[in-house]
Order: sequence, then C-alpha cells, then structure tokens
Amino acid sequence: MNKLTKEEKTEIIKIVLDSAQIIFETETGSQADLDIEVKGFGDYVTRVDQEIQNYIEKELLKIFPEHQFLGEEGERHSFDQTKPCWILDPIDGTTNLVWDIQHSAISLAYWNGLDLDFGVIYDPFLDELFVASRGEGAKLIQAAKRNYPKQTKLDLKMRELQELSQAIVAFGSAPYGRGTDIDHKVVFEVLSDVFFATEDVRRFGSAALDLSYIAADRFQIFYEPTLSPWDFAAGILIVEEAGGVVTDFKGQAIDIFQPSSIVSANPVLHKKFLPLLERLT
Ligand code: 2AM
Ligand code: CA
Repeated sequence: MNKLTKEEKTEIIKIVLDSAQIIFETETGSQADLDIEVKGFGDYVTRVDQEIQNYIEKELLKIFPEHQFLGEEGERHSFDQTKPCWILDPIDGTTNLVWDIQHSAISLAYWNGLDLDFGVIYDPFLDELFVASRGEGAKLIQAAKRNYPKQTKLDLKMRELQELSQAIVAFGSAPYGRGTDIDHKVVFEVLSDVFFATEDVRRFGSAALDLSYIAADRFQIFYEPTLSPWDFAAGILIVEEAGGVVTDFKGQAIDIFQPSSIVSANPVLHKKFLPLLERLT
C-alpha cells in the first residue's frame, strides 16, 4: 500500500507551514488586496485561496508526480479512488478571511487508495498544527512555525463526557445552501432544540478547525448540514485518531469523496445527539 514515510510527512507539513506565508503577505481585511470572487451566495474565493492551492499542489506533485490532487479551487473533481489522492482546502473559513476574523485553516488530507491515512490542519493565526496518521494517533503542535519539527507535541485524546447537558455544540449554518433542498427554517428549529438540550452553542465558520477542536476537546459536538470533501477529509482522521466518531446525520460513515452532512463527538455523546438531527435527514 502507498504509505507515507516519516520523512515525507515532515516534508509535507513544512510545505503547508510555508504556504501560510501567503496569508501574511496579503492585507487580510482589505477587499482589494484579497481580490475576491463570489462563487455563490455566501461562498467566496480570494487570491490567497488560489495562491496557496497553486503552491501546495506544485510542491506536492514534485514529490509525488504520480499522485492525484483534489483541491477546492481546482477544475478536476473526479478521481480513481483506488489510487493515492491529496485532498486540499487551501483556506477553510474563507468568509472569515475576507472579513479579517482571524479563524481559518489550511486543510490537507492524504487518501492512500484505500483509506484516509494522513491529515494536516494548520491555523496560521494561532500557529496551531493538528496532525494525524491512521493508527498512530492525533497530535497538536503549538507555536508550529517557529521550530517545527523540534517541538513538544500534545497527544489528543478526547474526554469521555457523557451528558449532553454539559456539552458545548458548534454548528454550521450552510448559508450557501439557501434556495437548495436545505430547509433553513428547520435548521434553526433544530438549533433551538440543540440549545435547550445542551450547555450552549457556537458558530465559528471553519469546519476543518471545528473538527480539530472536537479532537482537542475545546467543544464536544460539531454538526453541519452540508460540507464538501476538502472541508472534512483531514478533520475526520484527526477526530477518529483522537477517539471520536464522525458520521452523517443518519449515523452512516461519510464517503469522503462526496458532499455530506456531518456530526462529530465522542461515541457516547454522538449516540445521544443523533436523534436531535432526525428532522434534517
Ligand atoms: P470554505 O471556507 O472553505 O468555503 C462554514 O460553514 C464551512 O462551510 C466552512 O468550512 C466552509 O469552507 C464551508 N463551505 C463554504 N461554502 C460551501 C459550499 N458551497 N459547500 C459546502 N461547504 C461550504
Ligand atoms: Ca476553502
């Protein structure tokens, strides 16, 4: 099987860290400097998204010329899933970037032809790096840029919180899904049920970081009605390696090459929370 070596993983993480420089060379919050394009309602792409994707794609294909590459901002969105593939969201949380809310991430996952095998999510603003390899656990590396890889890594292991009433829940509102088959009236009625069943709710705007924060136990449940492969591929592996569960709203495993609803938590909370989402299935 197409496993990555430790050296290859280190090299890939360095490419991701280096690519983030593009963000700091841009005046985030300056609409002109970001050169914003509107893809759809509430759905943006900026010069930064494009440049980070170009950089990472070019560097990755230098190392693995025979691998496939799936990037959010690319043209090609169909793949031979039996072969290795990289899945990239150059900026997850583009709306936050556009308005200078400093909460976005670069999300990169490696599919080895059979399974998700390696995932990296990097928040350049907090300089936090979340990394997971299948079967080897998930880690958080803080102050990553300064001196990765010589750094203390925190092993991520989710707590066994059992009570919904003690859980903080992050959700996504799928604003770009307006006018599609998502019924936002029901989405917000469900949110009201969620609020009353739990401790509180949050909405941050980067699904990749939402999943990383689940793994780091910064909040306990995350759900969003519709996301794309690049939004969740790396995050799914990071959560699973931290001991959490990720499924769609029906409780089924997510096909990482298809858009999907998503809900994530520790196994006990996941089971207790799923019925609250029934009206959205
Ligand atoms: P993005 O910032 O990379 O576009 C916020 O609710 C989450 O939804 C973010 O992870 C965001 O990723 C993602 N998102 C934005 N537009 C989307 C779309 N059209 N389809 C699916 N997910 C989307
Ligand atoms: Ca994106």
